[in-house]
Amino acid sequence: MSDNRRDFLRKSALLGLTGLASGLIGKESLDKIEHVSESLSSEGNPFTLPKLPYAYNALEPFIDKQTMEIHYGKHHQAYVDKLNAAVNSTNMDFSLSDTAKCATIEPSSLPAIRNNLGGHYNHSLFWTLLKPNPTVSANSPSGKIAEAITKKFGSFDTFKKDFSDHAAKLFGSGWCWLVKDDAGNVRILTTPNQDNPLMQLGERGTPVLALDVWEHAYYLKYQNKRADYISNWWNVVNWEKAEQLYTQK
Ligand code: MN3
Repeated sequence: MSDNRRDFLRKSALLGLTGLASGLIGKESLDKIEHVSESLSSEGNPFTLPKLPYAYNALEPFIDKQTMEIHYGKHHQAYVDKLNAAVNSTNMDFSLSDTAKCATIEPSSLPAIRNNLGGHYNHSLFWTLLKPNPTVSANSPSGKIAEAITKKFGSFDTFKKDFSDHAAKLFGSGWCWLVKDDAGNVRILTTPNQDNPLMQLGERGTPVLALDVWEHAYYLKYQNKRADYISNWWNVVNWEKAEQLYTQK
């Protein structure tokens, strides 16, 4: 690949990262990411692992330190590394402006980009939707997202049960989401692998809540008991972040 071509792809990817990250990780973190990306650009690695916004043990006892070390430090890092490698090796003319655009690519043509961009996007969002230093008091939403959940499901408890059922029954590896449509209505949906609701594959929507149900997200602590992982995860949902995603235009 020529230097010019590589430079074009790098700039496209940097712009894409801004689009991906805006509203997901906050402006301060975004500035940091852009700064880091800038410093790495000479090495041709446009995507970087965002900083985890809390310590590895901050979600204990519900999500354990070792799981976070491996999930964030190994799995998410691997998506970033493979995404960089895939972007740097492609000669296709496209800009990674967002995951939706990425998903318009024929899945068989560039699975490395689709899978790893999805993995990077999904995990970057997931970390921000977890609340450090959980308390023993009930963790529930308030504000507009609470109203939308009650409107759709009747009560928060009914929603929790429905969402938990979807997450538990998802076959194999994937994600469970609460998404909103343009009218502000919420609904639950699941995606396989590292696909997400922004991609033009089946049902779409704007993610406001995300749950990773890959075994790597829970196996060290919960082994095969995915349902236990899900019921404990409710204690560390960052509803303030979910509200921010819900109310964002
Ligand atoms: Mn994961």
